[in-house]
Amino acid sequence: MTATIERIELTVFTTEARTAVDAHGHRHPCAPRGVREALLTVTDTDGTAGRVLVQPDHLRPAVLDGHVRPVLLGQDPLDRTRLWTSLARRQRGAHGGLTDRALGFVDLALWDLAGQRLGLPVWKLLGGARSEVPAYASTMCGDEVPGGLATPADYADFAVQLVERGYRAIKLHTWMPPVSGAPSVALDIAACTAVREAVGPGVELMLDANHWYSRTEALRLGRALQELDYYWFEEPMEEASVSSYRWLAGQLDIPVIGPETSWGKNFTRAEWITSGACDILRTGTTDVGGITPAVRTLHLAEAFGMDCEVHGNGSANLSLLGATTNNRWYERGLLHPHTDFDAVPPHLHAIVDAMDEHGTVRLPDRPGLGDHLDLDHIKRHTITTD
Ligand code: LLH
Ligand code: MG
Repeated sequence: MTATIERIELTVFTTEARTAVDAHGHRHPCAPRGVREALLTVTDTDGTAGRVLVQPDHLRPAVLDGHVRPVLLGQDPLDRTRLWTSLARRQRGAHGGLTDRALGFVDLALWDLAGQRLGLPVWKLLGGARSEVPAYASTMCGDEVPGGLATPADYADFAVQLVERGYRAIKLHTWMPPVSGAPSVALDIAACTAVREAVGPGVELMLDANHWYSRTEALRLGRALQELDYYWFEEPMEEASVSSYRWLAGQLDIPVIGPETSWGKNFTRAEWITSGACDILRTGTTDVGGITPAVRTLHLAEAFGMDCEVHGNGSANLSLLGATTNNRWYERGLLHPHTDFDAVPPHLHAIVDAMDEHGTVRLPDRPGLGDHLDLDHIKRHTITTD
């Protein structure tokens, strides 16, 4: 008899973090501190469990009770497309409660469950394309921290360290509010110039600038990046304005990449392609509602002869890269001179994206998404289970 979904639990637990998000949503280093994280577990009648780490605020008990449990309980967990579609259709009447992020977490748990059931990594289930992928170093945004990322020289020093660590590609996130004086096209150009001079021509460089520049500011910055031989130009303007991106991409030789944060899943990304708003497409499991729509986005881009670079780190995004070929890098970060990205947090036995000295990350051999969760730690530090 086919096993069906029997239980859906959200376990909130405490762990330690060394980064924090500012008022504008940008991540920065901080002193070690206790934080709450959560684990979503979907269990079937055979006892097979799919698990994914989630941010507690992004999957509320009301969404679990109102949408996730009614759609999933009693269903075949391998029917991911049917379950994802049912949840995605509910979003129309859910008035923002059932977000793409929440939908994505549920989709990831189902993919993990499928991998656990079959004893295969998710990237193999998706159709394995490569067992290792080069990473690019994605820096945190600029700040005002001494010895941090406060000046163009700080970026240059950090870039040299990143190349020494093995990275062959680096993406800068420059200064954004609430940092005083930010944003500044002149400062962005100074940082990009300092980094190019520090690492030389053999390292690929990208820029993810302030997301609210005007068209003319973005054009000025993009022209400077072309001169510096940068590889792509990311999110310099409000992504809801597709015509602004078409205007920008039409005038620059440097590839414009996007959209990263735009609402509308793979459907919006199709519009960006046909509008000529980008030269490289962008997707990510937290941006478009899970692995299921992210894979569609990647294949869509491929059919238009376009690369589609994956936004964000983590096992699910890594799985996408193991299953596709029309992209170049895994986004490893966010990195900063004052944080150790390789440190293992207390709720994991190991990080999923360890990188060798050549800048390469191996796809995980473990079944499912490949996260090496310390379930004992999570049990000992559980605050609530919904
Ligand atoms: O603001 C930040 O901290 C970054 O922009 C972050 O959103 C990052 O995920 C990103 O844009 N990467 O490409
Ligand atoms: Mg970005």
